Amino acid sequence: MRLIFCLLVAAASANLLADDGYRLWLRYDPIADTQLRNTYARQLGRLYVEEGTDTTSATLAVTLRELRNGLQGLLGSGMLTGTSEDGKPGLTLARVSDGEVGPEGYRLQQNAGGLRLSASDDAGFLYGTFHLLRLLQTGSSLDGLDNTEEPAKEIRILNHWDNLDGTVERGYAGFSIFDWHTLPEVIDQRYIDYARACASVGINGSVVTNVNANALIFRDDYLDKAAALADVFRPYGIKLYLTARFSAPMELGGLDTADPLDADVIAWWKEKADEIYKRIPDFGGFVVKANSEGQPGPNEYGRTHAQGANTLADALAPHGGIVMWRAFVYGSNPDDDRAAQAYDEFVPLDGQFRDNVLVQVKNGPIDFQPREPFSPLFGATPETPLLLELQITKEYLGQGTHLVGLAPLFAEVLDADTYRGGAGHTVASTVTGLAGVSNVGTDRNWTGHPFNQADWYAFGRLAWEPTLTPEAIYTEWAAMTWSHTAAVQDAVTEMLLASREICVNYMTPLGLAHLMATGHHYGPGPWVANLGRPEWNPAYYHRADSAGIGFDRTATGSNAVAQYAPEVRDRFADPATCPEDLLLWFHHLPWDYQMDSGNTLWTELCLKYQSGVEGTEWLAEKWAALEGEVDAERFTEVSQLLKVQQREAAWWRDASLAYFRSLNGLPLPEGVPEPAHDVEYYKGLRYPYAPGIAPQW
Ligand code: BDP
Repeated sequence: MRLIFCLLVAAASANLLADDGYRLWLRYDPIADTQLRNTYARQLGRLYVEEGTDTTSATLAVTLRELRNGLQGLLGSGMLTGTSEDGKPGLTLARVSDGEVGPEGYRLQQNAGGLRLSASDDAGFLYGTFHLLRLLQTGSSLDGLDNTEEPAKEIRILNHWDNLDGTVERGYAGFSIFDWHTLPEVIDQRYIDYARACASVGINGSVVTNVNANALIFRDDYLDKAAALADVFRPYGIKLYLTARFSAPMELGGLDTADPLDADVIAWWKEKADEIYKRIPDFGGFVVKANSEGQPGPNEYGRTHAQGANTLADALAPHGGIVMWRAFVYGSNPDDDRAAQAYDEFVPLDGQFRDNVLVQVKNGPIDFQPREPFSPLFGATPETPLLLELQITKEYLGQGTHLVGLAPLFAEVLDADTYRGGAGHTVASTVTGLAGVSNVGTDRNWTGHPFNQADWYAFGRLAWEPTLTPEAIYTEWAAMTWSHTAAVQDAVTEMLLASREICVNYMTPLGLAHLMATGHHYGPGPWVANLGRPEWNPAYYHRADSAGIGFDRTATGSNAVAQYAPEVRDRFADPATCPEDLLLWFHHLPWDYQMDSGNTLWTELCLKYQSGVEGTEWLAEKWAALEGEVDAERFTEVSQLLKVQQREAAWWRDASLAYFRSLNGLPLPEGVPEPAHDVEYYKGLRYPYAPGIAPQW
């Protein structure tokens, strides 16, 4: 009797076994609902291959392995190989023409014999298989299924800010997963699992080195190492890219210039490209950060960004490679509004870039802040294709310890209407692809905070289909990552959806930005005003004094608002029509300015900070209610991290309000507690070992 009881308990809690998060959303644990499991097993019991469909490629090999492993785990039974005499239902793979299903796309269709997965290329089978597994993982019915999917964007790429020494700039999840020391011989299982995870959400490119680049990557032995990674990625439809240091012809090639118009420099890049393609025939190309934050670039030789980019583009063009030239540059005049600099540099260059150059633009005009308006560059360069760069690693949104879901931020910028060429020209519709700064590291669960996995997931899903809603994405992710139970999925989704706004409120409400402490960007530092360039200082961004706060970017100030299409410009330029969540981005207003709520600006600001702190308490309560519903290991980890977030949200509120109050002398409104310390205390805090700091910071 006792034994039977033990067995029953063991079975009931089988799906709550400790989980270290390594498997990400590809857990493939048995589906608890037996009826559903049996239905799937009936529908997918056999694997058929339609005549003329070649399944011998490396991509099909990994695809079929994933399928078999996935089904074995989810259904507890593998797939049999079907033959025409069987007459049993199953999954049929069918290669079709690209007129029927486009590149990388697939069609999943239920038919009398079970299910048919058709694609015109190997990648289509790969993505279609992950889609099918996702349907099973989320408990979706296959009945009546007929779904054709093609990626909306052709470039869906991760940027790793990983250094060759193993550190990760702005990395909050350990060290780089790429071990350059032991490559090319040692192929860590992580490389394979990384490629699987990327492919499962449609990511098809990986830039494995930091934008603050090291020329050493172009040395022969490092190129061999890079080639070994490219070999791992290839079957998963992922192209490898590298960052190119503009001065590499000098540092590695021994030339005395890196002038992009110098004949020897041109020859050096051509030769380098040839060497790379000899090792990596499908090499994707270069990402370049030039003339920004100490990185070398063409401006040093009196050349433009277009001239610089074109020299590299010409070297890659014969091989089909591309250059992704970053728009995150600093203008020559430090007195220019920081928010205006990228537009001012790049719009005049429109039409001057080679066809294989894309300009990579951060989502906002400044720098991955908790909230920014979309960059005015989107849609403003009709002859230059653009990539949208998002930061998946949360340098400015709680780094590795805060629960902050980025899908709402990503969707906000993708959906923003640029009005370039009329209404309805969203940022998503103007870009050729998406680049996401990766949050992956050697932590066992890849991303530090277990919920940070959702940002990697959401980035991939949105790059594939930018119109997906954050809610739909999170519901999928929650089902695959946490539990088959609707209550858990709902709670996780609700928390993720609310969390970004909560973070904005306790860090930078009402359109404030860049108030983080210097260097590591960990914690508040709104008082900082002593850094080398004016636009590195938080005080430059908030401009608070005894009378008011905010950056006037209208005609009476920097007029950066004029960089937007007239419809957008006019809405932002008038405080009455400017969205309140961007108010202080565009306007400098007196502390007693009347907000829509009837509160003064000061009262509203204080209440926003307070609501951010209360939001973290709400997150903790929501999570606490899931005890016993998710595995204890991850439950505890998240609970503990939520404590950090609560403490740090209060720190943000207290330090920010103590500082602003030291300028305006106003009392705190009811409901907002007295800061725990005076402003001098917060100014004195130092965090020399905060993670993610690169040597140059
Ligand atoms: C900033 C980061 C810095 C990056 C830079 C960039 O603090 O580490 O190098 O962006 O995007 O936000 O190049």
